Amino acid sequence: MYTQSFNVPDSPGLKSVPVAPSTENPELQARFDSRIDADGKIEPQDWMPEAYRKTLVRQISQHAHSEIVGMLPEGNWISRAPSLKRKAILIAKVQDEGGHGLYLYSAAETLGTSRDQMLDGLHSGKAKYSSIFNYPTLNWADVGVVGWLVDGAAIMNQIPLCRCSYGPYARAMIRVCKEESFHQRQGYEALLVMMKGTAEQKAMVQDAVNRFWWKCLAMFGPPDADSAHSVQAMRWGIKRISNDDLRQKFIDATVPQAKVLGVTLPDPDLKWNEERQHHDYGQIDWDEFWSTVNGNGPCNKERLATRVKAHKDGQWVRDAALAYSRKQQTKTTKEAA
Ligand code: BYC
Repeated sequence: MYTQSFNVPDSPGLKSVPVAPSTENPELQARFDSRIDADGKIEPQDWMPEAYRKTLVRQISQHAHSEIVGMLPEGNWISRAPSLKRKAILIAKVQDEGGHGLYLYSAAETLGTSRDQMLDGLHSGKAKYSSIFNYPTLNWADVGVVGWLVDGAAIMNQIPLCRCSYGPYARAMIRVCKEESFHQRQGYEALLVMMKGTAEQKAMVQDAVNRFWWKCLAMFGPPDADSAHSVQAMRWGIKRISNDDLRQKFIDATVPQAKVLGVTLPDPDLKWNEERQHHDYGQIDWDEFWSTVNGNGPCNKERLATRVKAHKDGQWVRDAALAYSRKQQTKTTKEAA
């Protein structure tokens, strides 16, 4: 298993991208660039180029949406968990994901974008969220596989974000990663138990792995050559390791775990390459990935409709909180007068 202590070097060439000349304010830009080059942190009150701010709002809000939408496929199993223990664990996990969404929305708000604006983006279908949550969780083994592989892929991607150049995002990620480590272990442990069970239970686990494996590899984003944002995001120290390098690390870490679990990963081309000291792997179906990202996956419409309904159903809570806050403000003003 990998945790906070999983230390990965930056991708080679991180600092080799030339600095784009500033059109905004050369002096402030130079100060910003030297802070980035020295691996320092940018804080909300600091000057930053608009493109840096925009990139962070895009990535952090997409990340927050992923956490919130990611509650749905697992939340769907809370009432059907096979024991009280599994139910309690799953409730805690889904609640953690909600908390991650809240830290991340708060981190994005420090960049001057309101939560309402971000939620509008999600509800109108303009903002993205992780492709993986547009696939259904068909049975209990899927819940274990989401913990093991989906949270596992998420941790692999998120540990380098603890060193992101934007302070509030980096700090939020430290807690998120600690909690995700628990999530991954609970998923793996649930699967270990099933793999000691009946032939049907073992077959369920294998079937779930077969359905989720390729989708988890796609979670890391398009190949580096097709990744629109990577070069600039790495130059700014937002991303530290490229999509392909993280994907490779995830595969290398997961192969031995699959062996211990007793499942096969559904890729005939998956094999150790002595020369590269990494596993070779087969072709990811990028057409399917883009179709899902662009709204045509099996559950996209259902996921969005559920989120929009939850937001509408919660309107009275927001109204009540605002009314209470206004009342308190009036009281304080009267007392001060
Ligand atoms: N799904 O230039 P690229 C979780 C988009 S939640 C959908 O490489 P970037 C969990 C990308 O947005 C896991 N879209 O982009 C929760 C861009 O489109 P736009 C979420 C994707 O940003 C509950 C376009 O493709 N984790 O762990 O440099 C339960 C070009 O891509 C995906 C995060 O969000 C995708 N998989 O790199 C359990 C981590 N991949 O914006 C678990 C933070 C790419 O131009 N985010 N796209 O329209 C990141 O690290 C980066 O944003 C990504 C993409 C690596 C995801």
